[in-house]
Amino acid sequence: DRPAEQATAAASGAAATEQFRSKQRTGTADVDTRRVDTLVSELLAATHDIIRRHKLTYAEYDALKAWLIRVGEDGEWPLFLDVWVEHVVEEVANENREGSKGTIEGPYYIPGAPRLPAEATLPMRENEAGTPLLFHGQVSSVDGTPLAGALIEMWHADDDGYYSQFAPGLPEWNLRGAVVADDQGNFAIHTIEPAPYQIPTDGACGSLIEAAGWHAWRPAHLHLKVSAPGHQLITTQLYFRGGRHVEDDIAQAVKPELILDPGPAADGNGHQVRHDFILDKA
Ligand code: MBD
Ligand code: FE
Repeated sequence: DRPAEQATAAASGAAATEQFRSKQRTGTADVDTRRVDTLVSELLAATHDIIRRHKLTYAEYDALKAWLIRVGEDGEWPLFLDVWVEHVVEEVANENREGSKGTIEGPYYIPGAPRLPAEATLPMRENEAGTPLLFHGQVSSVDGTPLAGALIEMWHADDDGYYSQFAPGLPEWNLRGAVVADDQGNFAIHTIEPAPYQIPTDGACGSLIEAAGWHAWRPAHLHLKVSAPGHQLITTQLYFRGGRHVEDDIAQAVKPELILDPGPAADGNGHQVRHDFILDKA
């Protein structure tokens, strides 16, 4: 039951596009006309400048046009934008937020994962591959108050680098859960360590990577959303010290504060690591 056989860029792209449409934070209707004018004019001016400086040829212009058409056909706009653009949007959006650092959401978050108690195991298959990981810690406010009942949503790829609901053959909520912290803000999540993630190589984004001589890898990562009433939600990811591609993430979403250093598990089964979250006030 390895999903690799049927996992295609177009299928995961279509799922990511559909997911984005259903969760869209803000509609386009409320973006101010003058902002659109300014932003799009500057984007076009920067494009014109690049064309002049590099003397873009018609062959290159047509290659660009064909590629842009294909990004849409493959449903890869969410992937393209989240890999190459979102990290700067996140940087600007959260530059004044106190507390724990966040990073990009990426294309594979799904709201409404199963609710789990403060100590829980993420939904997974009976013989889920991968090193067991106990991820535990405490959620508190910037003023030091523990945040009872904080919500820790976690989602991550499996040992083959696949996300449930974006690759075929995986149980619906595999490796996705919403853990409710205890009355001291404490949580303990049992899961497995995800594998490094290679973005689909058979779609438009893969073609770009190949044409430019880049690589398609993100380091192994856990995705999280941590929230509590009266506080700002943190969207973040956590990485593993020494892991492949921590130093050259294609999505440029690694920050030093986000690198975990797990040790051996107390029960002798895999690894464990403590990581606390500090939320800024709303
Ligand atoms: C991922 O798993 C991811 O987290 C991002 C940001 C982009 C593509 C795939
Ligand atoms: Fe991811």
